Amino acid sequence: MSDTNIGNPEIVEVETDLLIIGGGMAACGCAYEAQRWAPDGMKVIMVDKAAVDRSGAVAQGLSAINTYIGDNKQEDYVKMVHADLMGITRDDLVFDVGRHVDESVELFEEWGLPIWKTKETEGKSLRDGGKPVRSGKWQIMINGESYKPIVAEAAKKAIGIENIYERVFIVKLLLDANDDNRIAGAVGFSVREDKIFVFKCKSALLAGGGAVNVFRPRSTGEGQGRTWYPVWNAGSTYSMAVEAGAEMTMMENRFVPARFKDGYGPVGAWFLLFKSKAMNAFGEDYMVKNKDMLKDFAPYDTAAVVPTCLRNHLMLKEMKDGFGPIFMDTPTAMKKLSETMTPKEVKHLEAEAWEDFLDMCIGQAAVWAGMNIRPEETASELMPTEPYLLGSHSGCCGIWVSGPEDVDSPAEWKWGYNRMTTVKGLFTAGDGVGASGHKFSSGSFAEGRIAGKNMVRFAQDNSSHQPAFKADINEISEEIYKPVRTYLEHKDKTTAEDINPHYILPRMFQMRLQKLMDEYVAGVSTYYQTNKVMLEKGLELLEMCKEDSAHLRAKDLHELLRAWENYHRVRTAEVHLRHILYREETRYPGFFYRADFPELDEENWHCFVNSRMDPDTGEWTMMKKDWVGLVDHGH
Ligand code: SFD
Ligand code: AMP
Repeated sequence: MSDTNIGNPEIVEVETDLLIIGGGMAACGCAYEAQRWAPDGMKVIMVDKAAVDRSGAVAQGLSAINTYIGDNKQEDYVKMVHADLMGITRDDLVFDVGRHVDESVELFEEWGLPIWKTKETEGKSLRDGGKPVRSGKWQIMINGESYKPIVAEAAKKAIGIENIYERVFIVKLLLDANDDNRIAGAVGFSVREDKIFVFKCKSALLAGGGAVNVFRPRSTGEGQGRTWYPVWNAGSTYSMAVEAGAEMTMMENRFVPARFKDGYGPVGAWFLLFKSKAMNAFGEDYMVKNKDMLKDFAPYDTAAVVPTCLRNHLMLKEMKDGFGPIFMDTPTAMKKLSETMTPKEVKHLEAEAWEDFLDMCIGQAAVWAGMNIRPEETASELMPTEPYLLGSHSGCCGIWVSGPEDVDSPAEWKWGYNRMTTVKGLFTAGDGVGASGHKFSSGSFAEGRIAGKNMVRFAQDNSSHQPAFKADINEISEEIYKPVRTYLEHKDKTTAEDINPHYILPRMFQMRLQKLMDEYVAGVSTYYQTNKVMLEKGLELLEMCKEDSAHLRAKDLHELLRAWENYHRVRTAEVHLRHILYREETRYPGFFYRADFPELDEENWHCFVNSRMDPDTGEWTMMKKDWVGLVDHGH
């Protein structure tokens, strides 16, 4: 086969009881816990598109664990998450993460993750009464460069490396021949060898993270490819759930983080640990200057911490009024902190300022070095990024799942096994679970554990069930390799093989998608604003994108990966757009604005928005679901 020696894939069939899709925090938690409960002979397999040691959002490491309850009250955690996400979260799911998360953090420490301790309890582990250094009420500081390899090692040890398939990209979930609302497996391809993998299972965890690169990014040219959330997260979780007919929830929600400009460095440690302030070009604190704008979004204006989207809202006002750029005033913060420090302590503080990024976002340290920025001398620009879709950080889009049975919640919230989707046997965790954010790394791992335990129970309760595929595997294999066939068939029809009327390159396709999402679906170029007409136009263009996805080309396995990632992005973009179109209010100012419905409408929209696409007909059903509070939120 001329330029490419792929095109004749071997089809490898693998049978397992439990199938874990993804190798990130939730997936590793699931592997660890499933193995603890699995009876002898029960098989658990994990499939990651990348290498588990350094895949997913924690790949570069982290400098804080953002969810550790410690001496706080569970109830306050539930209230904080609710308020930060503008009142529409599932208290049962949030409470469930809250009550289990600390145990996972203690395990991380046992496995070797260094957690900062207060001077008085230095040397003691959390389990032995060591007190973590808190940057905020919920966050604790770590030396986390090796966080992911540490967690990956535990997962590998639990299920055995022979049960881990790395560099295999899952393209589709497979439904059961005898019950078309039941999972029977998944199919994907190796990004290194000419092989298609077909996994048959009784139960599956869908934990491929969130969605990145759906919108045109701020970074272009030499910075292109740099994002805040990880590039592995290509919307696989949401798109595959949609195509399997799972009910989705709050897919209108998104996260637009304020980040250090160009390097996407996180701001949490600066705001919370270093007590830094952000200001406009003229040194004004926009949180003070614009505080009256919060009242428009009552009752969330009085939350103990101003909700993340509202902080953006106040920042954007300055940018729109022409008072940008926004600066993080690192010199003043460091000067204040060093007033009571010895010279040695000041040096240590300076090292920590760098280490915050070296531990989790090396690109930002590179930007500082390249631009001669010394944080103790030079303020750094902040910028709200392009939108990301996720359910584990300060966002809450995802799949609608059954919650814990022992919590006094509505019956419609616990129809099945904990963290099971509306598709029988299909579970999710981390970014996959909707209507409950602020889990972060630790909560995603804990939620993976919850799912893992329940997947074992499901597999045991259904031990006599023999999964069979509804779809024809040969047909699906052909479909997966179609971009390769397209390339081989048409590549010689032009002199420049990248310009060809018979196919579209995944890179070009991605740019087209990003441009339309940016321009019509509230990206950065409209200051995150959209309206009904723009959305309808966007949907029309998205439909064309979907049509053209049939002409994607792949000249090698790498491009095949890019082709299917972009297909997942388009599907994810569609569900995001449909939800924004359906919710006629502005619930998350600072994340996006419905310019035709600029106000928060508690009376009509204090509810979940759920959706389902019929996998056979492709028809969409959009629905409102009642919100119920399980603790006193004061409204
Ligand atoms: O500073 C397929 N996060 C932070 N969490 C914290 O606790 N503290 C912090 O300090 C955090 N910060 C932070 C964070 C993330 C990032 C990128 C930065 C900084 C720069 C958030 C957490 O990391 C995040 O919430 C969790 O990791 C989410 O867990 P999960 O399991 O839902 O997603 P994942 O870990 O990204 O894993 C996804 C996996 O899926 C694989 N995958 N495999 C097969 N087939 C497919 N089709 C697949 N698609 C994806 C991926 O390879 C990966 O293994 S700070 O900003 O606040
Ligand atoms: P970030 O670095 O922005 O991802 O945030 C890390 C953690 O700090 C998350 O728990 C955020 O909710 C929290 N955080 C970030 N900025 C602020 C702020 N200005 N005020 C309060 N909490 C914040």
